[in-house]
Amino acid sequence: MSATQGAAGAPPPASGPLQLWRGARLATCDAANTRIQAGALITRGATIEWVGEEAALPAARAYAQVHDLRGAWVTPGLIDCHTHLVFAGTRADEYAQRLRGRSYEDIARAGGGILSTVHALRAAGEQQLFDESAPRLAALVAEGVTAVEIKSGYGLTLQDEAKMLRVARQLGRAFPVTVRTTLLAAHTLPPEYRGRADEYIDTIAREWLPALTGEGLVDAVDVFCESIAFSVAQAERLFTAARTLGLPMKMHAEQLSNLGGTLLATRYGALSCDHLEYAGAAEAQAMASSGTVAVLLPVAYYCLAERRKPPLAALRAAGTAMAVATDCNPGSAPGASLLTAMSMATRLFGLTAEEALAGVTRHAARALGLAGTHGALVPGAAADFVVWNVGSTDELGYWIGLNPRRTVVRAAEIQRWPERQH
Ligand code: DI6
Ligand code: FE
Repeated sequence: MSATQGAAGAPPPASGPLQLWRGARLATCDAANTRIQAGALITRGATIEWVGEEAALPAARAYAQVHDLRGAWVTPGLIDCHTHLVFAGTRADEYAQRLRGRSYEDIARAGGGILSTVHALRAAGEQQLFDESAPRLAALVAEGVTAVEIKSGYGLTLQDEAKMLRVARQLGRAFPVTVRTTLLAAHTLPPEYRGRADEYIDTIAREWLPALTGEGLVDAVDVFCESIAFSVAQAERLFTAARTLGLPMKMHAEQLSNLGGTLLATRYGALSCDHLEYAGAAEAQAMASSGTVAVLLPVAYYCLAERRKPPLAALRAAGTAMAVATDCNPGSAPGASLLTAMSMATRLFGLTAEEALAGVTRHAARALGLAGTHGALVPGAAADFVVWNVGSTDELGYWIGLNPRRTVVRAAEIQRWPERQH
């Protein structure tokens, strides 16, 4: 790769100490998937200033620090672009029921499922919620995750949704990770609105969304579009409100059936459609045309023992960007390992190792509206990267239950384990 410096439309030059990171094998995860065997990075303050062959480094400069990475592979910080990691309690009892053959939908229709977590979350104070959620975020961060999306959706009152989102923001201050929050008040119908789903959606659209956005708690809006949740028409009412506020949109779409949610979301230019087991060629094409990322969630597929897989061939043929995320939640995806999600995305869904890596870096950044600043080692991006103890990047998503992370660098600062995390 030829060295690139700055770019048209790049953010203003960063300030702060200049550091050189040399002796790196770079998987830049840029659009061309550039690999550099003898590479180097220059960071200024918290930003990457220069990336290229070490042999092409600009003439010696006054570096505050020089780090020799001794030939290790370096990737951008990983991005988990779909989680519900703020919650209280567990649903291990429901998992045990599912092992005996009861379906996820059955449990949900009987008042369990998401609603059991809603009861637990409403009863939990903010500190308890933080304490229960922190180990999940710590597990992700330990694997090299430097940006994470956290959804609300277990409060389902204005106060309890706000509580979840505040805890998400607080986690972002306590851990070396960028947190993007998503309002998922339209996750399921709360009991107090039984029989009044349209009214519930209108309350979110007219009252909660503007109020929570005004408090700086919302980066995007999501809706679970499904027969056990909300219809396409209801999702559209929410999206109209989001558009008015200038908020980006996401959708839990075609997870358990095909309702047509993806086609609506793409008409609204949604950042992502997530799950997609019941999507087909029309959805893949629509996502490619609107630049909507297909977020694949293989841990939920695995834990729900789903049979139907996302339409990988159609997504590839259409050229749809595919991301991979944990979906960390107590019901369908009780786990906090993005590397395991990569393994499942390759083995269960058939992604290549390269697709899985792009899915937790460049494409995941796009799914969060962070393209250009995250998910690739390019000038102008955040200096968030991971140094790995691997012989090749094929080892990411290969090991199961083994973490080959050597060092995480966030905002150009080396993170120390375990002292910083607990
Ligand atoms: N789909 C999912 O897989 C999660 N939410 C959603 O809309 C599950 C959330 C849960 O069961 O608690
Ligand atoms: Fe989800």
